[in-house]
Amino acid sequence: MKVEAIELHRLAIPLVRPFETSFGRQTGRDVLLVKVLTDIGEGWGECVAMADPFYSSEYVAGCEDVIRSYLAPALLGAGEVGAEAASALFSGVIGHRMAKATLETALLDAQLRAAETSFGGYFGATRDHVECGVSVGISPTIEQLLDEVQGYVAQGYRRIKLKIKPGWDLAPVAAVRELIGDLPLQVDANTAYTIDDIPHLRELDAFDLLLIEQPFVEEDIRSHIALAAAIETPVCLDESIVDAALAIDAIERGATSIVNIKAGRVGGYLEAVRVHDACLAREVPVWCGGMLETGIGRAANIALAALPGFTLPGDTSASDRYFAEDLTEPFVLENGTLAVPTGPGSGVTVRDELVAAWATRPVETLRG
Ligand code: SMG
Ligand code: MG
Repeated sequence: MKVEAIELHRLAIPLVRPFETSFGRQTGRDVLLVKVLTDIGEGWGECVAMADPFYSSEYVAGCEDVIRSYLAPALLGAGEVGAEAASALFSGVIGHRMAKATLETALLDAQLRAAETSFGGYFGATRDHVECGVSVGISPTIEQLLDEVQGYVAQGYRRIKLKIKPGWDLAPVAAVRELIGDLPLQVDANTAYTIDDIPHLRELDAFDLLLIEQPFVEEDIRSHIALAAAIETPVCLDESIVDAALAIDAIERGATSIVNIKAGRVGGYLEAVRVHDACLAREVPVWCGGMLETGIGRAANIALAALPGFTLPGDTSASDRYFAEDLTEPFVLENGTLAVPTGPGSGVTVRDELVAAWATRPVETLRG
């Protein structure tokens, strides 16, 4: 295909309830969408970066700038290009994986819509529904946390993930474990601990957790190896896994025995499939992470989560977990699962009127 123009859309979308992690509290999403206009049709991509560089070094305004200044000009000047060629085309730019993933996904959407192939079909999905978990933020009180968790259990979620940080870990985990009986439970620290906390983190072994996710900083593989050797609860990396080679290295060194796959973090869905394949070959279970995506990103995540190595429920919750109204037709929980879209490309239709209504500034159109 040939990319004729790239539209940058910037939106503000309120969350149905605040979401608090070890690094901050969020009440809305600052969303960057890209739409590629090509000679074979259009495609959408959603940038998963957060408004601030607190989860990872990338952030929305930075992604927008790197797309505008580097990635879009490369694509608009490339002539004939397929989604599979995007990462090589962008390879001169170091890092900025979430920005690269946004454009690659839009290209893939346009390409697969034209080919009448779904994301799931293209990725190699083997299921038509995926099991869903839900990520639960840090609460003002344990009572409020239990109330929120109870609501998700009642909706049918198959697994609960609790955000933890120093001072909000053993007590809330104990209370939730008591509330939910043997429903699968896991925790995510978003890098809030240090190697000195290993004796404390070992106390989590009492709660029969599926895993503990990313206790230490992204670059600190060594401390994760030490924790994995000291604790019975499996250690799972999120922020640290930025590509398939790193996943293989972390697995072989004993830093992670389960992997959270997020396409944005690894530079796109094509690399995400490679991470999946590498883990499957090593019998390491994977699950699909989430970045509070709207229906646009959620559709692609659900297609990814339908691959055979995704044996644990993902952070692939229903649209109403975060949004009163979604940018696409809503994803609705069915017996704790979501249906994998089957239509061409992402399989969802972007609601142009909502994109316009929630815009925080006029659409910017980039041309070669
Ligand atoms: O999409 O349900 C979702 C969010 C899941 O907890 C979630 N994501 O570290 O895994 C993670 C976080 C990153 C975003 S926190 C603002
Ligand atoms: Mg995480």
